[in-house]
Amino acid sequence: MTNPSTQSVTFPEGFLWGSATASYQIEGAAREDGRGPSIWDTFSRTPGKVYAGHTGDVACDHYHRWRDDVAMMAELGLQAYRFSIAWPRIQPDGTGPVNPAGLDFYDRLVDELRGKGITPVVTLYHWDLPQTLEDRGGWTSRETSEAFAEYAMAVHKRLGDRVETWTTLNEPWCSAYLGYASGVHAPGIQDPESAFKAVHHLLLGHGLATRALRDAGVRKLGITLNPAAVSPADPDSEADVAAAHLVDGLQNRIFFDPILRGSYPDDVLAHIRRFSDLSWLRTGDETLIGQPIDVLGINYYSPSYVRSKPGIEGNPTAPGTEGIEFLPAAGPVTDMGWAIEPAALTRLLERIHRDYPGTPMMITENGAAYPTGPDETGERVPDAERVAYLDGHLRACHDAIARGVDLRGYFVWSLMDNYEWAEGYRKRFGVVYVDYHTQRRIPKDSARFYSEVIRNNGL
Ligand code: PNW
Repeated sequence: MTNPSTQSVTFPEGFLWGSATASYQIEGAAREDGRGPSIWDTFSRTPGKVYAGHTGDVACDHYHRWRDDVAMMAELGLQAYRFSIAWPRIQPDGTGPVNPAGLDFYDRLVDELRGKGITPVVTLYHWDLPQTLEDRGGWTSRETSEAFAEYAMAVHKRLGDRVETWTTLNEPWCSAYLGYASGVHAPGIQDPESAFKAVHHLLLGHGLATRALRDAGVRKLGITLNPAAVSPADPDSEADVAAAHLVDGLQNRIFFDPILRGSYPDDVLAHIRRFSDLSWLRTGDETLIGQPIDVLGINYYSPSYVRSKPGIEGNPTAPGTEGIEFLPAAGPVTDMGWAIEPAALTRLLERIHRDYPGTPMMITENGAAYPTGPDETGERVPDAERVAYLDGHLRACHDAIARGVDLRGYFVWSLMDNYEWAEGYRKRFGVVYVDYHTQRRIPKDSARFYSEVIRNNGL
């Protein structure tokens, strides 16, 4: 049963409250201090790929405003900040010499955060692959997995004395399927076999980096996934249930099983054989991928419902789903058109807890896009819908904890409005408003709401 929204709930002691961002989405300074080009620079500068031709060249100018941004986080009472490192700042060509000026930026950021009592939570890869590596095959190539581990160690060498919590990848599903199957994200390739190769080499990169980071003494390590909260449209229809099982395999178990059980599921491998001979899957890979992790990051926004519909074309994002229809949202949606259903988050967390017992989890992203800007005073940004979204999903997290799920923290997406990938700046996910003309930040009502949640460790 979901808590009625008036009942007060308290989270376990030590529950970690934070907010999240990603390098390309906020930093800007795309050509500064020796940063090399990434696949997102190339993609966003290619006409027709991103809404209105928006790029991350300036974004929130966080590269120059980091000190003020950290001060703002402290004022909001954040306990932790999840951010990502731009690989092309560290190794402009993806491999080889390290660019000290790139490391200096994150060094300063980490010190500032710690000075304000905010725990830095580092994501090593949030989609900005150095272009040079893409030119050599990107994630379809095993070389990229190896390069990733080398890069991870270069970052750890500089920050490892002050950063405790490390996340290898953010949402490899997006990197693989949006990047190489539907092509709506960088590098914009549309080839099912490439997408499955990318899944594997992303996971292998996670495994190689995990081994190296462990050897270097990292004790809090994980990966962030965006599992589909997928259900059959009609739970009494065998065909719908089978459709949901297949989608769950292609989007969820293809990641969960190798990471948490050390092997790909047989039914998923059989499915992929329709597109590829699997020659890229080598002995020992799954063991590497299946090394223990300490925390599984979960990004959740929206549920999906599927139905068997023989004859319907496949969804380009999900190769092999011919004959399966993804239902349009039935109820209220956010500005992304994504359905709102907090109870689906509770179900998803319970399912992971049941099928992969003993997995500590954190919500590393959850939030909603709504277009509101400042009211007539220019000082206040009312966003009651976002407050309601967060309230509902925080209660859903609490429900999961009450049912035994080991959930240890929550990071709202996002700290501030930012570059929403193929949607450019037109979708606003921040709890803080950003005026892109002046770069002024204004905390929205949802930021005040979230501050209160943190202060009370509950709502
Ligand atoms: C995640 N989809 O992206 C990312 O981790 C963030 O960088 C992003 O800003 C946030 O969610 C909001 O979109 C996703 O199409 C992008 O299913 C697209 C999808 C899912 C997640």
